[in-house]
Amino acid sequence: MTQSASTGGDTSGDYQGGSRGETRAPEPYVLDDVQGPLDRDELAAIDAWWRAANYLAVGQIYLLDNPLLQEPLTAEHIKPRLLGHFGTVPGLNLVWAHANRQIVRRDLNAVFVAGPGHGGPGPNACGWLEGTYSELYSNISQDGAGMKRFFAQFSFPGGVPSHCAPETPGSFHEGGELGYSLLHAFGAAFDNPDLIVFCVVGDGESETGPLATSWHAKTFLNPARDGAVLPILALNEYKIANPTILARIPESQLLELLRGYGYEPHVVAGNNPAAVHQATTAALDACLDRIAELQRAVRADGAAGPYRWPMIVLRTPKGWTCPPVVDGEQVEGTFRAHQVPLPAARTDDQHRLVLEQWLQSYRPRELFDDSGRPVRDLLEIAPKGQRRMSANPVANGGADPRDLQLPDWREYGVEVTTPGTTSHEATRVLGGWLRDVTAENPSNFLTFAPDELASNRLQDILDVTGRDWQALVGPFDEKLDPLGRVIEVLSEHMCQGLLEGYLLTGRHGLFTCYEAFIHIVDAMFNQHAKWLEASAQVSWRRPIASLNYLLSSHVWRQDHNGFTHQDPGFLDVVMNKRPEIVRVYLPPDANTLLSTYDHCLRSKHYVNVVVAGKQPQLDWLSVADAALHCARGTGIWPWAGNKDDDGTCIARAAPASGRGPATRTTTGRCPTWCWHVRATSPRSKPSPQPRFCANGYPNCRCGWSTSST
Ligand SMILES: Cc1ncc(C[n+]2csc(CCOP(=O)(O)OP(=O)(O)O)c2C)c(N)n1
Ligand SMILES: [Mg+2]
Repeated sequence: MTQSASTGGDTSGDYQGGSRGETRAPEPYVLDDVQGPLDRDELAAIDAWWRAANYLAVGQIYLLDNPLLQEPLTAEHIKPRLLGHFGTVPGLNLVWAHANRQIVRRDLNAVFVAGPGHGGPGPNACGWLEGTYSELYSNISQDGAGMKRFFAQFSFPGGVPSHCAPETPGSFHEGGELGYSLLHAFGAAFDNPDLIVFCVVGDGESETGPLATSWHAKTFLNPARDGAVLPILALNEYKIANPTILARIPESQLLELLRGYGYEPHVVAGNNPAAVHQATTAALDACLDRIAELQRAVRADGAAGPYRWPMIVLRTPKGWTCPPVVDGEQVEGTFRAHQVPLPAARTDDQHRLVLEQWLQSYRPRELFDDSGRPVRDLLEIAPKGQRRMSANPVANGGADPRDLQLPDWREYGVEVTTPGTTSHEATRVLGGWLRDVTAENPSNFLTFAPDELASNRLQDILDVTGRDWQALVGPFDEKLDPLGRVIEVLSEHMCQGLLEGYLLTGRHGLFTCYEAFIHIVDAMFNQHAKWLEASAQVSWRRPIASLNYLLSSHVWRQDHNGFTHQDPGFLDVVMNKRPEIVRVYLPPDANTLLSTYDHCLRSKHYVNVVVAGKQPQLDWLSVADAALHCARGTGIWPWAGNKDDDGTCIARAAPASGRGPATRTTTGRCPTWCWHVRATSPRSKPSPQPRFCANGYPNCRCGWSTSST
């Protein structure tokens, strides 16, 4: 038998071929009469929505054609290469369906974060059922013809990724690299007092460092100023090939752990759909009532923290509703359901027959009419307009994105009459300006630091705000503030992830960090830059504010800390990205830093990396000269060189190729001039080799061209 399921990426082990034993279809589906908060009609309706979403997810993974099973499945109806992750999908769809019911009943403004975002077929299916998919992609109509294209395009050349991605309606969370769901959720909730974020957290994802520390994000969530996050731990007990740790500790210990973090967990467990629907409804009712009560107590009565937020532990089988046994091995409820439960559906008749029975088990005839349109009951129970989580503008650059009010940086500059005669701590000067940026933008600008705000000399910000804090306050603690606009937490992952969530939902901010330790978030930077790059290609995605780093305590000035604290290598990582997305700035003094940061906070859809000194350093440029220099992007500093000399060209910044060190000295037939390039970007578009260097010297070997920007 030919192997037809994917064997790369985050997949289960290679498929070795079947026929080693039984392959069994799911039992005919029965919705039991289980008592609970849902009456029989509501129970049937929510279950139908869940079945429809599951059907549409299976269709995306397997089908090229015959989307409504109007004829028996043949090999030609099946994709030649089967990709996707079914295991997590039923949990995602269950939460989406139940969140919808709450949105309608409570008129919630809600968004959805899929931590196990590899389950892209789930949120895709929900977006199609809600009609958003067809609104955004006119070729994917909400009928049989659209369904066929919807299925075919999934994880297919020219189509959409198998993970949640910028192409996914309602997603602001890339599902590829695990660990950031809660951080993005909390970042979205900051300064969004009406928002509720339903955040599904994978139990495997929970083992990652970033997720494990993310539970602390509630320390920065103020129930009056901010919205709410409802974490739903998807405890399906497995990751790709192993059980998860949280599933294999006694449940009492798991609940102690979550309570210890300050949450009140509500457990929903089982594999009987009717019972789980009733329990999920009860749990969501309890959690959302509790959130409303907490917000009321703080907003009306000023109740103080620490706050205990509700959450849900959802223990349902991985791959719930899929074929229980494939080739003699248990699949449903095990790690084997992680990806494609029937890997040989195209080539193996038995797999294909079971696939058809599996699809039929959702009873598509009840869910879609003859034209393939969802039946009226399904359309009616979904939220409408922007209340649909797939259409909420919060997830597409924010409901009300506003530019920052920026004070004129020139008024914060230092006086420089003669270059190189006075000294300032550049970041301290910037801090004065950022103080007023913070004051003038009280609800859409945040500063993040891993306990390094003051160390990086930005403490003037604390003149107008405090450090956000919703926990206890000790007698010697300083500048803690439940409404603080600075978030200091000793986790670079948290700073990065919270800021990303804040930016992705339409706000602004900066992250200041020691240069050497920013490497901790290399991978997160990488993924965010990819999101920016990919989302720029999606026509309906709006640009978002740039992610701004201020890296100080930089390599050359870490002599007191030594080798461990010296590393300029983050720039190497950054310079591998496309020039449309990243910018690196190396401002040499206080005034150029001010001008640079003013530019960065105005810019959109970039990652701006600014490396600047915090130690006293000579001032080179006056405010006017800095403005000119930064506007031009490069400049010759005649006072720092000897124009008539035939010697050395000294430049600070990487050359346009992006491969050189920050400071480069090169000899050529270029006189000794000192000049500075304000910003560099990597891999600029190919352009003819310059025949003149920046100084205008023909055939100079210094390697610098005026095309550096
Ligand atoms: C940081 C990171 N490491 C590894 C992977 C590969 N990977 C993809 S899915 C997965 C298992 C996820 O398990 P879980 O979070 O429990 O999700 P679910 O069981 O709901 O599929 C792994 C390890 C990844 N995507 N990201
Ligand atoms: Mg899992």
